[in-house]
Formats: sequence, C-alpha cells, structure tokens
Amino acid sequence: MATPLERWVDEQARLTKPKKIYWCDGSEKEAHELIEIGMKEERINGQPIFQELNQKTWPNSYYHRSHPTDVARTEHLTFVSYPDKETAGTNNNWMAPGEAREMMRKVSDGCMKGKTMYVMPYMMGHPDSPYAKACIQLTDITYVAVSMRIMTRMSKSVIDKIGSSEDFVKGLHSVGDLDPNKRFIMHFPLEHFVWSIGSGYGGNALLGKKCFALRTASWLGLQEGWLAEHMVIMGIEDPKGNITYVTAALPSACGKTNLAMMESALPGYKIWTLGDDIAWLNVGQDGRLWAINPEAGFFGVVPGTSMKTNPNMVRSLKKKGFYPTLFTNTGIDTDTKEPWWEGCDNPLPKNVLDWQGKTWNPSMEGKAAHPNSRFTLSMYNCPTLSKEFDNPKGVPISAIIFGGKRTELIPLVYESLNWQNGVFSAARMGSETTAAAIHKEGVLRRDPMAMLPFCGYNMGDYFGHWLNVGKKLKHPPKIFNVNWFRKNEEGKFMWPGFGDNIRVIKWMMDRVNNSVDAKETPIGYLPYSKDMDLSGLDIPKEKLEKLFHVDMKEWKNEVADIDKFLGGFGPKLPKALRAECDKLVGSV
Ligand code: GTP
Ligand code: SPV
Ligand code: MN
Repeated sequence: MATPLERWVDEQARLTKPKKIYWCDGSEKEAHELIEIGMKEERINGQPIFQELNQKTWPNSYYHRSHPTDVARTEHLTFVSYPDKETAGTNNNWMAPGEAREMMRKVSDGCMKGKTMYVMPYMMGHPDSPYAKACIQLTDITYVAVSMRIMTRMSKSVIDKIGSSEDFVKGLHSVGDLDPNKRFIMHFPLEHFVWSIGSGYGGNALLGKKCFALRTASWLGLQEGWLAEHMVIMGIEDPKGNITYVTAALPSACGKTNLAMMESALPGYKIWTLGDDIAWLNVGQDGRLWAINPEAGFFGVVPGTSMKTNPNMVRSLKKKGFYPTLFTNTGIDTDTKEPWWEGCDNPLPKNVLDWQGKTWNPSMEGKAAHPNSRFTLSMYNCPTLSKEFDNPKGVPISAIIFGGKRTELIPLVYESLNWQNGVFSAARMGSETTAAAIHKEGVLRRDPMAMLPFCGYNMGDYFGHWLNVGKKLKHPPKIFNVNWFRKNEEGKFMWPGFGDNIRVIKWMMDRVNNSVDAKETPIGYLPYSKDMDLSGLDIPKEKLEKLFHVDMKEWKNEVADIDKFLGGFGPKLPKALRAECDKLVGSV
C-alpha cells in the first residue's frame, strides 16, 4: 500500500511528467553528485547550473547564474489562496482556491518533461524539537535541491518520521521555462501546500523559507498560538560571561545577517549566532518567549560583505565546511575563478565577468555583482554559531528589536513603553525598499514587523495575534526600535553601524537589566547620550546627539502617514492599536 506521501508525489508526477523521479537522502555524496549534474548536464539560458570556483581560496564553493529576469522575490506574482479574500487581507494578493488550482495546473502540465523530479524530505527546526515540522519539496533543478540541502535539515529519516501520516508540509516547485508570464508563487495555507513555478530564485523557489516558514507558518501560528517572524536570533555575551538572547526584525536587505554575526567593537562583548532570517516564537510553560530557527543555513546578501563590515561572514564563506557553499549572481574573476563583488576585500580583477556573464569594467553602467546577489551557506560554517543552535527547546528571549532603513527622522534607538506600545511601534514601522524584491528601490513603505511581504493572512488579525501572545507572557521581552541608516546633509550615514551597533545593543542590555535610566517621549524611551558607550569612536559627540533626539514637531507628516496606513485595516485594526495611534496623533 502506498503511503499518503507516495501517493502525493505520484499525483504531482502525473501532472508535471518528469522523465525520472529521484528521492534525495540528504547525504554529502549526493550533494556533490547533484552539483556534478548541474555542472555537466543542466543549463539555464545556455549556461551550466553550477561552475566550480577556486577551491583553494573558496573551498567547496560553486557559482550559479540565474535567469536575468529571475534575480529577486516577485511580490506581485505571489498569492495566498483561501476561500475568502478577507482572510488574506490587503497585504496579500488573493486568488480563490478553485481558480488558483486551475491556473496552476494549466501552467504546470508537463512542466518537468525530460527532467528529473527531485523529492526532498526535510525538517524545518531540529528534528527533536516539539516546534519542528516535517516537509517535502519537489523540484526539477539541482540548484534548488542543493540549496535546500544547505538551508534545511534534509534527511531520508524525515520520510520515516512522516510514515503513513497525512500531516506533512508540501511544496511543488518547477522552474518551468522561466517565463515571467508563467511565474507564480501560490500558497494554500489551509492545506499546508505551496506551489511555485517559473522562478529558481531563493524566496520564490526554496519553499521551506519564506513560503512555508513565514507565510504558511504565520497562519499555523495564528491557529496554534505562536508567531512565525522575519527575525534574527542571537545571544549577547557580556564581559562577565552572561548570555542574553534577543531577536531582531529588519526588512529584507536591511542588516539582519550582519547583525546576527556581528564582531563587537566593544571589548568583552561577543555575539553568538542562532539565526539570521526566520524565528518561530512560542510561549513557554515558564511564561517566557522561546525562539527556534527553523532553518539551518544563510541565504545572504553578498554586496558589501567584507572583513571590514562582516568578518565572521567572510570567515564562514572561506571555511572548508561539510556542506557546499553557493554564490549566485556575483561577478567572477575569470583568471582566478574567484567570485567578485562591489565592496569585497579583493581589488578589482583584471578580467571580470558580471552577473550576466558579460565582460565588465567599472566605467560601464550597472554593477558586476547583482545588488541582490546571494550566498547560500551552512550555519555550521559560522565561527560564532551558538552552542544552543541545536537545542530543540530553542532559547528564551529577553528583548525584541525592530528596525528599518530610514534616512531621516527615526532615532538610532528607542524602547517601547510596554508590549502593547511595542506592538504599535512595530505595526507602524517604515523602511525604504531594497533590491531583495523586484520594485523601485529606496521608496518608503510601511512594513509592519518587517513582515509585509511574508504575513500569510490579514495583517489586522496579525496585529491582534501579537497582542494576544503578549497577554500570555508572564515575562514579556522588552521591545526596542533601531535605525542604523540615518543620513546627514551630505548624504553620509551618521552612524558607523556594523560592529559598532554593539554600543546600541549594550544600552538595550542595560535597560533589560534595569541599570540605566531613559527619557520618556511620545514614541517611547530614548537613551541619555551619557549612557551610550562611545569609547574608541572617532566621532564628535555633538554629531551623534541628533541620533538620539526626538522633536515631535518634525514627526507631523510621519504620524499622519502612520494614521492613514493603520486606518487602512478598517475594523480589523485592534482597538488597542487604534488607541495607541490616537495618543501619538495627539502628541504632534
Ligand atoms: P535578507 O536576507 O534580505 O532578509 O536581508 P538582511 O536583513 O539579512 O540584510 P543584510 O544583513 O544582508 O544587509 C543588507 C545590506 O545592509 C548590506 O548592503 C549591508 O552592507 C547593509 N548593512 C547591514 N548592516 C548595516 C549597518 O549597520 N549600517 C549600514 N550603513 N549598512 C548596513
Ligand atoms: C528576503 O528577501 O528577505 C530574503 C531573501 O531573506 S529571500 O529568501 O529570497 O526571501
Ligand atoms: Mn529575509
């Protein structure tokens, strides 16, 4: 008798018609066999799926170039499908289930003809964690198969775990013919099913990531009383050796990876990495909030990564790890076969190809590396990996940080007055758009909790859920907001950022430990600049003063925009947030 899993795989194969079905075991040997196939057999746009990079300087690393139209998430082609539109909310594109299935069937019929269908059994979360989920993804491209192996805990033991159960998370992925007109990322949260066609790009194609661990999981969390969030998880070790765990939500390409593995500029402080993109948050029996990272890898922004900005990432990338490392859409030095990107440690090579494979030099328009070029890398390569990373229980969270890219107005850091006020601070978050998704860059948009593209249901209900989780917490984490990206009149960043962000984090820890006072303002508590450890920073204090300054006269437009944005949720906006917003409106 076939199991529900086997029956499901069979059914997908009847529709997509691959020439072969291959069940992945998640082994190292298999990863290299797949890379080999990607180097020798498969092609995108006439190019091999993988090229070997210089194994001396970049051990176990391979290069991938995606289709030029397929380099970032496509929010306009991403849908959630519930019987009613209201459940999806205005924050999602919605399609009725019948129509969605029919459309997806049409574009998927025979989409794997002549190709191999890879069946990938994987866990999101440590297999022993009560919060982990067993998943299956199908794909027809080795790039996705190898990436999933790096990003998740892939193993054939997951098949035994699923056994004869119907309860597993399903993902059907095909690159199809990479036609943007036949590209859809379709979610059926009620069935724990994601169906994606036409793209091989990360968030569109690695279905365990944004599609399951955020959009679908956020819906599961609403039903089951937990939160799926776009967050870093990290431990902060102080000079006495105490470790405090925090999470941080920043929108795509706004600094999560950098924060999660920061090298502290303050002696005695050390950051321990548990996750750089996704956190699942559960209320523990002890009334504290506990976080696990469902992923096992980094899918990080390459440009700007260097020994100066993120030395721990350079060390991770250079390490010969157990898992392969992938570079996607960077430039490449054709003499040395090394990846190259803007802001890297290597000088400009003599002969460089850009991310599209064209000869490139700096006088040309465009960059060598695509602004959203990415590395795919195992967490186990990371020298700052926390020893709690594989703890099935996760870690208890003492503070939650929210932040965005704001060149004006928003101070470097402030603390919310309480949980409800903190939920309001996150609901009103704004950030300037980045290259992580296809849209105009640098435009301010409201991005509540950094979850606008990832909340799989009505955001009004999501705000309510956040408030409810808070009510269940006996020891709610403190909530902070940060902005590393404020610029001065000359358009230069006012705050050095990166490793110096530890100074801000130290202030937060002092607040968590009740060891410093703060100034109350209508937006929350601001630091007294005397409490910010600026030792060793070569910047006059007066220059930094502005970063800690709040003048409500300057907030008029911002507050009006927030009021309008939250008003857009109509009756779904929780009364408590309406009251918070009215109070803020009254303060300007
Ligand atoms: P996703 O993977 O898309 O979710 O993004 P992320 O939030 O992990 O972003 P990441 O850490 O990769 O940062 C992306 C960009 O922000 C890079 O260009 C970094 O150089 C820049 N960045 C990160 N931290 C700082 C900072 O403290 N200051 C400044 N000025 N830039 C920063
Ligand atoms: C993001 O865009 O927030 C990412 C990259 O982390 S992706 O996996 O493509 O969503
Ligand atoms: Mn992300």
